[in-house]
Amino acid sequence: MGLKQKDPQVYNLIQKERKRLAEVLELIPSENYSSSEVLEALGSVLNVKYAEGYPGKRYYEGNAVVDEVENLAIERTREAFELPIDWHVNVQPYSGSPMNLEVYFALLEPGDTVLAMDLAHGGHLTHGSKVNFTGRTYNFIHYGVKELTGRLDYMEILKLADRVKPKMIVCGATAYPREIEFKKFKEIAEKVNAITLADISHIAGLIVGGVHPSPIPFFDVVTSTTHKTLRGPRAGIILCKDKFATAINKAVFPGMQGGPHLNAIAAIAVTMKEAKTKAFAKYAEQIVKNCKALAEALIGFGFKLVSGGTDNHLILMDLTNKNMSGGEAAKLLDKAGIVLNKNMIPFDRRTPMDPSGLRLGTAAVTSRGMKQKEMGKIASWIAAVIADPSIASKVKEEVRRFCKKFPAPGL
Ligand code: DSN
Repeated sequence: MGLKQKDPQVYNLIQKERKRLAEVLELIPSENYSSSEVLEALGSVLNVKYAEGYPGKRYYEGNAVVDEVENLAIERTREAFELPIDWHVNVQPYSGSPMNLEVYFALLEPGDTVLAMDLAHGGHLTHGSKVNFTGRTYNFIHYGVKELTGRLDYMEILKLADRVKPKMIVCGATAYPREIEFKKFKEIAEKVNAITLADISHIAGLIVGGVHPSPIPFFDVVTSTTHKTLRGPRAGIILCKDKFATAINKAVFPGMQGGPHLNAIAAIAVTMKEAKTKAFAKYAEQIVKNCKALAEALIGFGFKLVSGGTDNHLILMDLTNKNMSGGEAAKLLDKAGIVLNKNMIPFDRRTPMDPSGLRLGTAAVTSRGMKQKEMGKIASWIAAVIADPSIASKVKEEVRRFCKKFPAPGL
């Protein structure tokens, strides 16, 4: 018997969500549609097995098949990221937050000083926010962007590093629309003898697709979730130089996790195979083209963008010149079938629950086959709804009809 017969309540909720996803413009930059093959692996019998340990060294029996699954995911991750021979891969992190905590647990002692990007300037909770375990456990000092340019100022970061002498420098962001210069971070770290960690969760698909530089030639450790621009399962991976492998493995298991989720690890294997294709490279290129087109169109409609534009998959809109907060605009646009999120902008005078910005991106709409022309249409709807909230439900219907022409993968 299927879910529909056995548990119609859950079945119907899944159908409702499927319908919602099909009918809206999904612009949250950290969300994406996975392929039906990724979803098939996620929903497979691999969910059953407990496999504490690593391939060939498990605590329970019956792991011959899942050892092959994990080794395949590792091998394909190596290939997708073109990892040097002396790099190690761990595919067991349950998701983004555990993966970063595991790196800190492996390489730092409580109280150690770490330099990372401020959450309010586009960083991440696990990069030492005061409300997060990381901010309570380690001495995080934050760098941010320059108010005038909205961009990282590497000279300032160097000065700060020189002053606080961090044991680790973290880079990576959730709301930074510009290219991150990993080489410059490495040069700073070398001057102060710090370990380098790049959290590439947002841009991993762009890196694998060849449209954003990779930190791997310069960095010691790289973490990434696998579901954003990579389009895979909700999971995390840690890539590191071999000299950190033992510490990282021990921190993941038994340090912070129990049995790995083999269904998610199989889905990582499927994702990495997809990511290695020419079609994926074209997809990554199109994400950026679309984002630039969307940014230009929004500017054309009089919107201010933090840093004046974008180099990657996301845009940070600054609504301070509009009569609306980010919170109000996000809610209103949701009513119009345009789904994005409210976001702090650097130096925001408002609060995180009702900030001045909107964060939006093109990873998911590009998965539906939308191109630059469609980005112009999306920008015009955003502008029209913000100018006249009363048209939200009319726009929702137009968006629904528009979306029908662009079927989303995996739905
Ligand atoms: N919540 C994710 C994002 O939206 O960027 C990061 O963890």
